Amino acid sequence: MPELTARDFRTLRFLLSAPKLSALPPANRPEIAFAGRSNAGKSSALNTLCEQGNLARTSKTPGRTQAINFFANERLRFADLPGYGFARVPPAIKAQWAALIEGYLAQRETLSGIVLIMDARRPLLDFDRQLIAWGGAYGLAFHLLLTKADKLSRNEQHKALRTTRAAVEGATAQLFSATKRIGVDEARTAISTLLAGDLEDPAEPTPD
Ligand SMILES: Nc1nc2c(ncn2[C@@H]2O[C@H](COP(=O)(O)OP(=O)(O)OP(=O)(O)O)[C@@H](O)[C@H]2O)c(=O)[nH]1
Ligand SMILES: [Mg+2]
Repeated sequence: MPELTARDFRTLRFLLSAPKLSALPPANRPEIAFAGRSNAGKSSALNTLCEQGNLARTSKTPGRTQAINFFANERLRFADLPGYGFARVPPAIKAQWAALIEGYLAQRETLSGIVLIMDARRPLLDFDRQLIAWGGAYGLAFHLLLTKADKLSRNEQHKALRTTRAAVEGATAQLFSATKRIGVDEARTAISTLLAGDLEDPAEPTPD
């Protein structure tokens, strides 16, 4: 089974930003979607996993990105879904996000799985659970990333992981920290597992 290597993460580049379903790139590479609440730490997690400081833009203004941002190399794609749950966003915009996210989950044939990123101090809030329910209805596999683990004591970390695993059957879960680089190898392996069977062999390295 071809597995992801560190190179697969390092070579991902911004592809395009899709504000609506009709703007999605052609579904011709296996894809992993990164989802989570606004400010959960999605962009930071992506950047840490890909060893690229500025791949996904981290923002002090939650709720600004309403599009799906795609990162790609020749083998795979990552889709950074719009952050949800930002309280000050008008209901009409929230409904638009929900339609975009649900439409994407429902129709994306090349979607291999979802990495759901949650603040380890507040995992499994309302929309997190709704997303898991939606994804489950479309037969999608989830890996749960409890990020900002550096903000918790060891005891609190283990408690968060235990309760999350107990609450969500059938999904894998782990602790993560973008700033302290906790759980990077574990997350890469989990993403590789989500993609298992969908990846093509890497192209033969070209001689210099
Ligand atoms: N301590 C700590 N802070 C983090 C970590 N990951 C992200 N942050 C901080 O959390 C804030 C939000 O991070 P982002 O990565 O921009 O969050 P996001 O989920 O992409 O946010 P939206 O794009 O608005 O949905 C930033 O101030 C980050 O520096 C982490 O692992 N540890
Ligand atoms: Mg972001």
